[in-house]
Amino acid sequence: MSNALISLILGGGAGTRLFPLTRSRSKPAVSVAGKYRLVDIPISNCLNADMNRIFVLTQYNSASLNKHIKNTYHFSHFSKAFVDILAAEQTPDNPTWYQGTADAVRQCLHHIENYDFEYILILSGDQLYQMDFRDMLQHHIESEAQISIATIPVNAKDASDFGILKTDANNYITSFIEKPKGDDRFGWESEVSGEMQAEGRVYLASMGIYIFNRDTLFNELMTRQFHATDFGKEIIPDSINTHKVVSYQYEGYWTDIGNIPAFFEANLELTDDVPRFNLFDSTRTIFSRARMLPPAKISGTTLNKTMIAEGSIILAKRLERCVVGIRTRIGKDTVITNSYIMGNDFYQTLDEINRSIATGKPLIGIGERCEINNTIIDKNCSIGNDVKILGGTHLQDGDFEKYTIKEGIVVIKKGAFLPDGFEL
Ligand code: ADQ
Ligand code: ADP
Repeated sequence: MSNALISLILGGGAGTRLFPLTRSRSKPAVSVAGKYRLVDIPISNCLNADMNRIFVLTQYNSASLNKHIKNTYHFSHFSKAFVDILAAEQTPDNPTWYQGTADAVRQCLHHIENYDFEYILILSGDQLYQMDFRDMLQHHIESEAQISIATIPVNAKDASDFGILKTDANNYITSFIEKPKGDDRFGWESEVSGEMQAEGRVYLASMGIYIFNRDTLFNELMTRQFHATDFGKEIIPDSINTHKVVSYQYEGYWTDIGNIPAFFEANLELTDDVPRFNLFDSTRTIFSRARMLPPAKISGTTLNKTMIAEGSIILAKRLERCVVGIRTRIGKDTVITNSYIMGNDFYQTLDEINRSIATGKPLIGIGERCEINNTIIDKNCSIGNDVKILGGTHLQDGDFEKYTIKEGIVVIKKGAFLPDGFEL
């Protein structure tokens, strides 16, 4: 049945919660795990489920996303597979940009209506998980649903970040509240498995992953709820009164990485002995751009719980709980802990290196004798020698020229120069 389905990935609004990583690129293009981009996660989940007709909807800063998709997802001429970007466009009927998730899908319907499909899978572009959508589709068909929502139990603290719902004995969704504030969540507890109960995860949250029957989606967006702009706020709460809307409950690892602390922790968790998101599972490959980079070269470094991507040259003294991205260069005697270094888009040539040295400019990468903790370093930064960036809750949130601080996490902006001796 997978070939009766088209996938739509919601590539992101302005991405303000991931600022400054989204300052010059759209959210799906943000680098994750040192060599992938966020959009590779939902695309890989689709491809692993043989669902290989995929549209990515985007509207902000789409140049790097375009380049990544164009360079990465190539299919045989003999297959119907594609990954295409649908960027917001002005047309005589639609003079505005996407107003929300439902509006984004509505404005793209004219691009997809000529394709042959019965079901449409709608996904978020900023979640980390490995889910087999074939199981969800089968559940959708067997339940004779018109709309299915993937759901996951969450605890009281997290409940206010999600759409929370209740179901009847047949898994039909009977009530839905989008992001209940404060006490509003009381009375929304669901019956969950003993394991979930023990973790206090008694609220059933929408994962923002939907399957719609084709005619239901067209009818909701183009007729019945023509003015609704958002799935979570409008389309879903309304449609549960008029349609068969079914919950597909999932209990595997899933996390929304739409803000800096969640993004940071999700990346660093990949260094755990047995990470909940498993990049080393060959049945659930995460695909990305095939780059012709040399193996990482490491000299004199003590490494603990650290992942190092290809093309890196590491002379550091110690790296602990770090994710080090492609083409990273780290100088001697540097110690980095709890940090995500995104890496670089290019190597400097010998000429460039000599010119930088002659003019006293730091080289791309991280210099010698630096101390870095609790930090995200975006791509292509030049960090001099003897630099100290010690993130932590002692620092106040703020946005500065070269960096931003969010909940104690320092984010060094893409392409920033930090001179020798810089301290934070
Ligand atoms: P949120 O994630 O807060 O809640 P939203 O901000 O609408 O919902 O984003 C959903 C996805 O669509 C994200 O990937 C986002 O980047 C993208 N997106 C947002 N606006 C867009 C636009 N104009 N164009 C293209 N893409 C856009 C939703 C549901 C909740 C559910 C959570 C689960 O509303 O009910 O619990 O997802 O994470
Ligand atoms: P990736 O391997 O991360 O996909 P690319 O090779 O696509 O990286 O490069 C990403 C970005 O870096 C692109 O915008 C590209 O134009 C830019 N880039 C690549 N090489 C250089 C270079 N030598 N100098 C400056 N920018 C470069």
